[in-house]
Amino acid sequence: MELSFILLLILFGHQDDVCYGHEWSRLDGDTTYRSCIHDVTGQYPQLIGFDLGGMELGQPCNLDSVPFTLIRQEIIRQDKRGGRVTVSWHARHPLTGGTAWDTTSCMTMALDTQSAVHDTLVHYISRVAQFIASVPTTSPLIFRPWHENSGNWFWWGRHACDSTEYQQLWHLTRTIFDQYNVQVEWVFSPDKLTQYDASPQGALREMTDYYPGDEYVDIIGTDCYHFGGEEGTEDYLYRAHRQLSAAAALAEQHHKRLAFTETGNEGIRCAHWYTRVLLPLCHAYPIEYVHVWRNAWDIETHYYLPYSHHSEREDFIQFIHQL
Ligand code: BMA
Repeated sequence: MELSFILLLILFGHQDDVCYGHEWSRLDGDTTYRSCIHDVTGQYPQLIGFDLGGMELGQPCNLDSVPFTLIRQEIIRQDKRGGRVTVSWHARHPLTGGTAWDTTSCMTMALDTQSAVHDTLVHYISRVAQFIASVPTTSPLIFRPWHENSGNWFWWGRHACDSTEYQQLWHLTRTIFDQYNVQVEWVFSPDKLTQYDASPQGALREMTDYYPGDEYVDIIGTDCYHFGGEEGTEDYLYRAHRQLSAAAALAEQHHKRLAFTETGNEGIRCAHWYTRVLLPLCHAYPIEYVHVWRNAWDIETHYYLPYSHHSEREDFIQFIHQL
């Protein structure tokens, strides 16, 4: 009898995992090596996320005070361990200089090659491209620009640019990356899908509208968070299934890979959240990885991974074993 089986491996990722965690930080130059995931499981993360927000201005640290020198060092270290790295970018506003969350309209100017705002944006993208090009890795970085575009909280969000402009923003980004010969795996990751009706077709249509195109994307994913405690579970599962289904359908149509690019329950306010809520979601779709957000060292409740003595530690270990 011939035995054949498919081994499905889902990588687990954590933002800033080796830079700081709940109540510890290496940001002040502390050289003691530490990892949030290693603290809990005894193993280093398969995937680590870093954010380049602030690099476009030439700042030494990102928007969460992580020095870019540390990010470079940890990207290389993670790559040498055989792990993967995903990079997001909360880019500053090219017109006002405000944060990524400054929703002042600027897209028409940013895409107009005659405009000074366009020059600024090109400069911003070039700085990020040059940084990535300068980090020697054997595996390409998983680059996830202009994320959560279906929401209305970033300057590249749905309220701020139509689908054509959003696609042009991607094309511009790619053109500049190509100029610097940067090889990355490109991830398209919208968040909530509420533009059309509540049907699965409405969700797929919205994702399709903004999809940058087959030549520009390698992985299709989505960001979706569980807000609140137990009372938020139903709503989270509804949104997560809606978004992951749409992402999976789009990925299948376009022969792309699939991922759950950002998720989490801030402060892990639900008992057994990892095995009871997240695990079944991960197993319902052919995702390549699932990524949870950071454990801030300086915001008591802003964490997504159980830390050493957290009551959900055992549940997380079970989750990792079953993922
Ligand atoms: C958000 C929060 C913020 C942070 C931002 C970029 O979700 O974690 O505190 O500045 O991501 O990492």
